[in-house]
Amino acid sequence: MFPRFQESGVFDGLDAPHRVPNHCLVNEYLAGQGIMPHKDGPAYLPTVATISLSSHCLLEFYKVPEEGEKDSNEGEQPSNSSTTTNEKHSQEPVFSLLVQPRSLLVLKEDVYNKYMHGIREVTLDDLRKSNILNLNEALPEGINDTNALLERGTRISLTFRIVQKTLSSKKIFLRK
Ligand SMILES: O=C(O)CCC(=O)C(=O)O
Repeated sequence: MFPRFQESGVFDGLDAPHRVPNHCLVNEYLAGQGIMPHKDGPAYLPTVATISLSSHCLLEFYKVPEEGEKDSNEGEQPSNSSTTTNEKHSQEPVFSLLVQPRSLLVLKEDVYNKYMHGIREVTLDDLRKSNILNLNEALPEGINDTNALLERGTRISLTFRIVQKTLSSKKIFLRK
């Protein structure tokens, strides 16, 4: 299964017996829907591969202060910034990626471990405002500095991960 993940080496270097994902999460975002900043957490090995379909999105990355490091925004978290891990993070994103439909995005290492990621709940993305690291490569045709507003449509994402511990159906049965 998933020979192209194996061929491309996306999941190489992880402490896993097979170099292929065993978990896929499908999300649908209507225009204006997003996801709060979060880390994916310890249930997964620290590489995640996401295929995007239908619409672009702007994936924003927030710094999580490391142990002993003072967060420059400490005490200024907006009330709607709670995260799935309850960790504090920078109030504004440090950088973003323009995620195009039909793209495969792989997050690993520091980006996976040290940053939270989230998608704002907006219908228009202003490409002039964010520090978009891949803007030159990902800029759609016809979009330039003067018309840099990208309208979102419905986006489907397929997020592939390796879950470390799974229960066999037999074990699930025995636990009941
Ligand atoms: O839809 C995406 O690209 C991000 C999904 C995500 O961060 C998640 O499901 O945890």
